[in-house]
Amino acid sequence: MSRTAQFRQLLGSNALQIVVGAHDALSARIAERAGFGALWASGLGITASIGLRDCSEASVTQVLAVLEYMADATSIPILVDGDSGYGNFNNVRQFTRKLEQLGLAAVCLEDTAFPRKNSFAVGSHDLVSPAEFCGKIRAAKDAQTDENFALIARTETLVAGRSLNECLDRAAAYRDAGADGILVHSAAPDASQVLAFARQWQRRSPLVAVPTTYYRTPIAELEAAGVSMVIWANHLLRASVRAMQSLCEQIGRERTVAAAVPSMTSISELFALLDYDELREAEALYLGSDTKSPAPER
Ligand code: SPV
Ligand code: MG
Repeated sequence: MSRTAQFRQLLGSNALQIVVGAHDALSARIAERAGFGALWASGLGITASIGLRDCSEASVTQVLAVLEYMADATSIPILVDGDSGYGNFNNVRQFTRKLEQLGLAAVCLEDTAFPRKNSFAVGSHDLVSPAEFCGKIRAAKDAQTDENFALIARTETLVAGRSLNECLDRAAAYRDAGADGILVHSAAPDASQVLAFARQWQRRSPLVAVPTTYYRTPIAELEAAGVSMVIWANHLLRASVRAMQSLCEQIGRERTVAAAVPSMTSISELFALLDYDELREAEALYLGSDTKSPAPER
């Protein structure tokens, strides 16, 4: 089954799906090997890993380069955090076509104005009008060539401090414009806003939540309210940052890695993650035997 079809199946599933955020090819490969059915290509994660802020600092080509590595390194579907689409409807449709060409399975576009800010960054969060955002959704849906390529419309209405009613109105308009699912984001420390939205949304389309701030809410509670997909968006990145910081501190203190190595991934585990064995097998197949073990020079 194609990756786009696999993602469609997950999105339409009756059981709540857990999706993990990755930020580069290696983290994507790790999440795939752990058995997840789909990945979130996190804007926060990708920009952080190239040393930029998640505030429209990275260009579309910089992000596409990372997405291409991620798609090439995995075979499960990837839902791309497309931010506000890197411009207007025209940039959105170019972006959509490019994602399809590179093997990404779905895109999530949000109704923020350019330049955007990460939802948890201090400062104002400006939205575009529902009409403008619906135009972007329609442009993306018209641009896709694979009918299974999915578009998730993300509304930042609650992050922007606006009302639940506006959030519901926007979500309904986005669904009517052709969105295959709705992502309702919230920066609140508890899930009350998202649960209230979910209960009123009444499963009118697949509903995605990103519980970065309300991570303590039981998954069963989100599911019972009508959330169908949960994204743990930035936790692989955050866990790896802490691990690297701790190791740096330890090396600074002890001047040696002796005590740290046993708890690390071994070089051979790293090789296994990157399929070094496949290369050995391919060498046996394709390298001529005369070139395999050249006679030592005298
Ligand atoms: C991202 O991973 O870039 C997201 C999710 O958009 S969050 O950072 O939690 O807003
Ligand atoms: Mg993002």
